[in-house]
Amino acid sequence: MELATQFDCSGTLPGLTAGESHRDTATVSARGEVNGATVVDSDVWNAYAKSYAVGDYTWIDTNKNGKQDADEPALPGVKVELLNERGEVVATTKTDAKGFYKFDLLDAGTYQVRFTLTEQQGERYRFTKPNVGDAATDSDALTGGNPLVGLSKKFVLDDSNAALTRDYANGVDASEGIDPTWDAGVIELDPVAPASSGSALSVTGADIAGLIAAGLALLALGGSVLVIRRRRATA
Ligand SMILES: [Ca+2]
Ligand SMILES: [Ca+2]
Ligand SMILES: [Ca+2]
Repeated sequence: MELATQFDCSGTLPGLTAGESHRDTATVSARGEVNGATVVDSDVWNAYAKSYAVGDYTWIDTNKNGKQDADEPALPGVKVELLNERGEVVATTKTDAKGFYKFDLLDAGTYQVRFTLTEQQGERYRFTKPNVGDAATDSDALTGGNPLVGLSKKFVLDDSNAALTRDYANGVDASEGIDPTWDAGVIELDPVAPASSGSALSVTGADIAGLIAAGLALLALGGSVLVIRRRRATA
């Protein structure tokens, strides 16, 4: 080797799982070609396993357009499960008071998230229409047989994921950041119509004319009452 030559070396730590790090000292020894002396150099060697996170939000889609708009409130307390590529549940959480959830320090892999409304939420809400517009502001809950359960499509957490960010207001421990685009919106169910006891109501043109005439008569009556009161007050 030439004098002052640089070289790289790498090591593998098979026991390291997502989020774990390892600190060691790597020592290189070499023998001088000219004088035969041994030189030794030690350097600190840091290793870590890349980790990833996913999140992050459930909200009430007040205007029912399928998008997160600035003035729309969070929906707290939604159960969220993380599924691996075989569809097995590997973690469970709930959205917090501000509607946020997060699965942190995950290995690279293929995942899905499953949102489940509580029974109480289910009496009032249904999932809004999914995949409208930008991935950052849409809803990802796809419903099947059970309207209270919304499942995202499969997504990959690895270095190919362009949504990963470390610039995240709620904090993230994963070395490669969080993909915060996996959200679920709900819309309020229409109020149940009260049971009708008679025939369906219909208002015809003639009825409307009659109502207007009655309204005018009432106005005229109100006017005359005022007149009478005034007269009494001035008398
Ligand atoms: Ca909206
Ligand atoms: Ca999304
Ligand atoms: Ca989000």
